[in-house]
Amino acid sequence: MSVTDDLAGRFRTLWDEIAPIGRVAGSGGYLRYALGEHEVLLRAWFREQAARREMPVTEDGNGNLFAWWGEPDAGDAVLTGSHFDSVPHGGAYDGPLGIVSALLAVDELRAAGVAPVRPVAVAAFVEEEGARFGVPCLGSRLLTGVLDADRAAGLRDAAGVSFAEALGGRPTGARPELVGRFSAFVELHVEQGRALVELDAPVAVATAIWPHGRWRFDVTGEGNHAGTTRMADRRDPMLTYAFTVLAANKEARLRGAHATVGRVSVESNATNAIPSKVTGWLDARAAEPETLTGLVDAVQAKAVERARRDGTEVALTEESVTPLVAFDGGLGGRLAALLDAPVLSTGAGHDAGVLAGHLPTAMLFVRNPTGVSHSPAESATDADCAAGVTALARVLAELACH
Ligand code: HGY
Ligand code: MN
Ligand code: MN
Repeated sequence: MSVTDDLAGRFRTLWDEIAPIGRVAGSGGYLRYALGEHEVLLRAWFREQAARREMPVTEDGNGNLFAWWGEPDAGDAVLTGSHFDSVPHGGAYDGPLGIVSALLAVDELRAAGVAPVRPVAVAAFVEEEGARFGVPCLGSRLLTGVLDADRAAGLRDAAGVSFAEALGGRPTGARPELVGRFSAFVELHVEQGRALVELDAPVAVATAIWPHGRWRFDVTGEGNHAGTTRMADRRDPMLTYAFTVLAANKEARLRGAHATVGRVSVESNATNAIPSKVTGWLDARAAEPETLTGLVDAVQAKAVERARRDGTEVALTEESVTPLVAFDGGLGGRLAALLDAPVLSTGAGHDAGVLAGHLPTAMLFVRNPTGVSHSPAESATDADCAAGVTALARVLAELACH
């Protein structure tokens, strides 16, 4: 058996420990809501893995965990890791792959007798997907002060539980002295497209994350009887909603951008009643910030115009926006040269995109044969995951071990 096969086997053994946690029997996808029962099990698993490796775990008061190889207070630390939470019925790899790979990369370095001259920290960031409390990268935004602690504390999930309640107290918010202890962050992630399949390469280095954000549009009309209300007398918010979704798709296509409405809530949600209110969530992304702004402005204008015709009202609220992230040229370029890996940009958001505003940051992507993500069809082979671990170990050796 080759060394690589052996590493693929070690990857599979560790991966299988978490594979059943939060998996839904029917869809094969995962329900791993931040601080929910399954993510809490994964956090306990993380602590246990850290303890096995004699890596002390610290918390930052915002729900983020850090397992340290080396002295946590020493400074100049190299940060790696990712997140455990998933989108509803999401795949296995988005997030956990970065944490499992980081633990195995530490094992690889130790087995090779390599010791860090500066600490290595493995992070498990909380609520990266925003699937429970609505704001993505909630943990890294809090840690860096991009998001105000009071606003985060008051965010509520679908059951009305606040983030502060789920966390067990008000989040601490910005921790500049902790952020200042990190000299670099490298997040390994499953690729969320098919570029590496086309390039026939197992691992890539990221160059940039598209600017992206989430906007809620609330359309209000008049609830009424489906059988007795004449068509001409209706003020039906579902029509305004439907038109807005189509307009978002069209405006995005016209600009080479991406627009998605993947979540909707309807009041009263009855088959035989005209709704009184429809709320949709627009996820919009584009390569350039001005394209994104133009797209959202155009969708809003179309929604307002349609609301006028429908006798409804529409209000657009920005819930979160992440600006364009160009990963630190020096670090990304250095890692691409080190690994002799291709470079890719992405439309997906990551904690690395938030931290990039505060320290040199880079990402590694691992090939995904289906190219599908945020779905049970997301995948990666054990051999490619082993290649990811090897690449990350080389990166940590380069950044932390001499
Ligand atoms: O939504 C995103 O881009 C991500 O995968 N968190
Ligand atoms: Mn994701
Ligand atoms: Mn992710």
